[in-house]
Amino acid sequence: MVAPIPASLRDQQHPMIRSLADRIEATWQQHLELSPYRLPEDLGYIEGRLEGERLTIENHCYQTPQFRKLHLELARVGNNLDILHCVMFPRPEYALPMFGCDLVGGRGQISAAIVDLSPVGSALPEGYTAALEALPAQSFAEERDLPGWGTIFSPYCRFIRPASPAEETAFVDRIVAYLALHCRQATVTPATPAQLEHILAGQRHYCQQQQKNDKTRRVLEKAFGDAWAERYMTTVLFDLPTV
Ligand code: BLA
Repeated sequence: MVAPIPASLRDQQHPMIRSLADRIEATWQQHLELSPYRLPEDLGYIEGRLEGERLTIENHCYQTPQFRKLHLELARVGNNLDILHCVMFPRPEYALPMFGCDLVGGRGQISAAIVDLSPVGSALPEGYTAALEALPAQSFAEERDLPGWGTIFSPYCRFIRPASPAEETAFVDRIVAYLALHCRQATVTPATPAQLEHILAGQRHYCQQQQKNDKTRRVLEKAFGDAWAERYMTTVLFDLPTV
């Protein structure tokens, strides 16, 4: 058992972020064997300044037998930009997709809500597509277009701007459905060490594409400078696995 996430920054964030953070943590606790994961010393809790406003980042990381790093990050810029970022990095012995989600909002409105189970090979494993196809169809009023670097995402990626509190709740439910099915699939997937090089290459490609997200980079550069932003994006948000 690991200690629960201290509920400090989360209590001040947008209710959709608060609710998703609680549910991600509960789903991890329910399905996975969590143990602590050490981030570089100075990168667990961080404060900087963005255009005169305070940027606070709280990182919560775990590892499990199947995952080398589960990363949940909560961030807040002043009183007007709230972020939840979550990525699960499988150990390269396991042919598992990358779970990722991001909620970005400000002034009471979430502008970007995205979730995906992204393949590291050519396609998602069959168990995943069967489970994803079995989820009830769900439509949202404002679907958003993926950026150019988003070629890594699967056909099941959902990217929306929630149009109401009811859509916020429905989207959180959808994210948790992806997350729960991922945890279930992951714990029944055997290790395939013979595929390790291939899996590593897929994970590296995923991280390299994510590092091209200029919107994330810009927020970090403004608060902490270019070199720090580069270090953070390549060592905390999307570190390339080495073996
Ligand atoms: C968009 N990400 C954004 C935006 C901001 C951030 C400000 C623009 C919001 C908008 O267009 O409405 C900022 N996101 C951050 C910051 C962090 C963060 C600072 O996570 C962390 C400190 N991003 C991810 C993951 C995915 C992801 C895991 O971190 C997907 C699985 C996607 N974020 C993502 C996408 C966009 C986005 C696709 C839209 C980019 C665009 O439209 O160009």
